[in-house]
Amino acid sequence: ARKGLTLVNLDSDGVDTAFRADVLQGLSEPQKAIPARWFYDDIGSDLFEQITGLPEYYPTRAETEILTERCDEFGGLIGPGTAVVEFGSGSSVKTPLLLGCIDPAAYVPLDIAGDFLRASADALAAQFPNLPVFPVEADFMRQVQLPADVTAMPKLGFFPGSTIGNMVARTAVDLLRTMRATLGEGSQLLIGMDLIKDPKVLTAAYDDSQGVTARFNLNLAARINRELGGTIPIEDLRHVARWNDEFARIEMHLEATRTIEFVVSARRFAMTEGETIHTENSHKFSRRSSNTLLLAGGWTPRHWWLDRQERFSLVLADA
Ligand code: AVI
Repeated sequence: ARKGLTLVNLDSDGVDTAFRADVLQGLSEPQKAIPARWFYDDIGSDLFEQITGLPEYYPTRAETEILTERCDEFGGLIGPGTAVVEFGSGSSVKTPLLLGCIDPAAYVPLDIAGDFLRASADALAAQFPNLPVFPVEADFMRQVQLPADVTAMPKLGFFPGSTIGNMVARTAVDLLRTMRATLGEGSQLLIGMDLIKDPKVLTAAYDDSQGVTARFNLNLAARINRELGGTIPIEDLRHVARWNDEFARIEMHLEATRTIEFVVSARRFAMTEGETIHTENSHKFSRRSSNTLLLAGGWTPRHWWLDRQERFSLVLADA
């Protein structure tokens, strides 16, 4: 699945103006930082798919296990005739599992990237020939008008993968509130939230032995070079994944292994040896912290499920 979240505006040179603005602003800050959503060009989206299958990257397997093993419970708690609204293009494995557990009346995938949206909608429609599918091309960070066909149906929002963890709390709360506004009073939300655990397990998940996550992180610098006329010396950057205990999150950085200078969009930048560009946060939760976040976002948590090794949680909440 692709995680890009903004509408694309191109300038006269065909450059994504939001990407350039985020990169130039982020590289000008004392702690250089670039928003994680820019990982997901075609190469980055492909590398992310590879990450989900890595032995060290447990979240996808753990969440899939919960969806498989608790299928009957979901069926009991999520009524028949529900419209399932998925925030982000449906992942090839998780969405069919959920749809197979409940007796949905409609499936509404929301995504900013029209090509991914259509591909996942077509795949789902082929697997569930009797299920009406209403893809909506939209930025789900903003309130979305759902198709009139589903207005009268009870609604379940589905936001798997712990993507909520890639946002700082302020943004996560804004998104949860926006989801509530999109889905309406009386709706439900099924959301994946990764759990705090041994930092060794966490850092291994974000710094795998095959170096796929390193390639995923370094691709951001390569993308800047490709799309923004950058001269970043990729070979002088190193992938770093570290556990920030104070904020309960894995941080990914690109660290300069020597002092470097480079140009992006005709602007000059420098990094001293050891200086980093902060490229991602992946927040991890306890039961309490996930409840607090959901409550702040206008959702009351009702059910909490874990995989057998207690690494990952799925939460069902009411609006
Ligand atoms: C998409 N998101 C939930 C992933 C995560 O685990 O935070 C992105 C990722 N970054 C490195 N590995 C995976």
